Amino acid sequence: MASKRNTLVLAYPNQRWHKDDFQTNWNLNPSTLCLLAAAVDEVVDVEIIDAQFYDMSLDEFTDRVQAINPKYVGISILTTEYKETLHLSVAAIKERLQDVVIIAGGVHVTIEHVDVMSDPAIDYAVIGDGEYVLRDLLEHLEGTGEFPSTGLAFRNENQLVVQERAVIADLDSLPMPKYELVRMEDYISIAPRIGPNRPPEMPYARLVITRGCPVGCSFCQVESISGKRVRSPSVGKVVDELIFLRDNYGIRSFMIDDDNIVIKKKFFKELLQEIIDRDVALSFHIHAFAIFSLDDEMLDLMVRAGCRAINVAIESGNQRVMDQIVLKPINLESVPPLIKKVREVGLSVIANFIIGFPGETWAEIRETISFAENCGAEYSKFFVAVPLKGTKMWDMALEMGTMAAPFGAAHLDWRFSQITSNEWTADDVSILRAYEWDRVNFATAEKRKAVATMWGVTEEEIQQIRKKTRDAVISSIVTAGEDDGQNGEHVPSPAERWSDPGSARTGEVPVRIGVTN
Ligand code: B12
Repeated sequence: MASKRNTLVLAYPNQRWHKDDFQTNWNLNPSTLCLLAAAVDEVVDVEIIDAQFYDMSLDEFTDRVQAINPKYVGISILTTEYKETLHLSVAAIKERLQDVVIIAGGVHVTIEHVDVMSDPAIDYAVIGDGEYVLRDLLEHLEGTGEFPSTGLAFRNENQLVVQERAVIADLDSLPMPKYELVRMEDYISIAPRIGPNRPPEMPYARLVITRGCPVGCSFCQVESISGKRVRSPSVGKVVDELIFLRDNYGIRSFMIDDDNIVIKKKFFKELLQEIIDRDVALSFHIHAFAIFSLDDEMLDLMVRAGCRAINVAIESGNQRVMDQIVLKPINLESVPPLIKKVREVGLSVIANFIIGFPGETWAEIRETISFAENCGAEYSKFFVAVPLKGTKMWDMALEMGTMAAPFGAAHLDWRFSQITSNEWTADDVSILRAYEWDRVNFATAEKRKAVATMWGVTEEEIQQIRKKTRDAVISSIVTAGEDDGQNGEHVPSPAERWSDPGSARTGEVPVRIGVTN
């Protein structure tokens, strides 16, 4: 009989424990947890609990962890916006299982490990690529290996020790994610959200293929998370995984979630060629496509490989803002002809924009909106600029004194600006975003029909989503923190409302409609 091994639970907490909000909650890719599980396969048994996807209450989640009775629990947190769910889950677990070792990881932990470790219930914070750090740490804790020398924040006699960020140079060395640890049939058959980024065909899978980006846009944290050097696996490994997902789970499409897969043009073209040569026969979308890297050969390969749509992140419609604030190498004049070219070969184009940068004028914000209307994209997303720790925009906002104080991670919400200027307030930008998104994308019957088709929803559903979006910004901004004016009752601010753990839990997979970006 096999000897009994200790168990590690890997988990995503439920974002709704912090704020139950149709606009900001996202289901996460189980492959991150499946990959971590594969990396530690030889050391411990692993179970995965995805409280987000299955909309579990904190109690249900804790019951499941307790029933497994693991020695180790690893919690993954993608964004700083939902950091509270890390601390909520850890507190709940430690109340029932005092001796469990808690290991935190993910993008939020990589950036804010000092803040994370201020929670005494967390034993280790993993900084950067987690696969080998977790394996080595567990081997050490199991008494069979050395303590890792990179990628950890931990306490030593009450002093916090912070090691260098872990970087895996050879992505080919990583194992195939252990997809069998989750019910893949659930994940591949439910779109993360109904909206512009829905997969081209169901069932589908999401992939992050490369790590790192050299461009250094001012608002982006990627340099601090994965570094400037782009690391890619071999194209054969990527296509092996696609074929595995197709043959074992029946996926018909996939989405590429990379920060910037097209920046390494040679790799990207070779990947497309491999997809064609091995007859993968899946359609796909690219979530972040750096339009300035596009050339004719690439576009031709994209079409032949099955690409159906791209998201191009243009960010600003004003060249000064692009060059001096966004710091992205885009010549705005080149954008409309490139978008036209992509659409002419039959691909959809969605464009992303950001408004309300530190130092941006009201006229420049207006130019971005006008550019969005005229650039030729089928649909435009607008975000407000939110300075994140570890980015140039964070430093810019502090230096310019334009950050609304007190500023902190708790304010991270892409709908609500935290920047001020002599010309506009944070609220001006938040309100403008919601209303201009509404006007640019839905002003005519023709546009409404086109967007409904793109999103795969009815025009009535579109109307509901638009209303919810406008209502969310107005109720959050206009009434926040005020008395109700009638009987002196306090109207809760967004932060107060978000801390409400939310409505009754069903344990069912929730299908959500409600997308505003
Ligand atoms: C893919 C992606 C998404 C996808 C998620 C897809 C999905 N279904 O999971 C989508 C499109 C949904 C998305 C949405 C958003 N995203 Co996003 N996204 C990313 C992106 C590009 C890659 C993340 C990823 O999957 N990487 C691949 C995996 C393997 O890496 P990883 O998650 O970092 O995990 C590794 C380590 O962190 C560690 N690890 C992770 N978990 C654990 C757990 C344990 C126990 C251990 C030991 C280790 C460990 O090991 C892993 C393997 O090495 C990152 C940028 C980046 N490069 O990280 C932005 C990023 C995370 N996103 C960001 C943002 C802002 C958002 C949005 C708010 C955008 C918006 N405006 O709406 C939403 C909100 C999502 C939410 N509510 O959580 C910001 C986060 C900033 C912050 N600090 O909060 C980032 C950093 C991009 C940026 N501009 O700077 N995103």
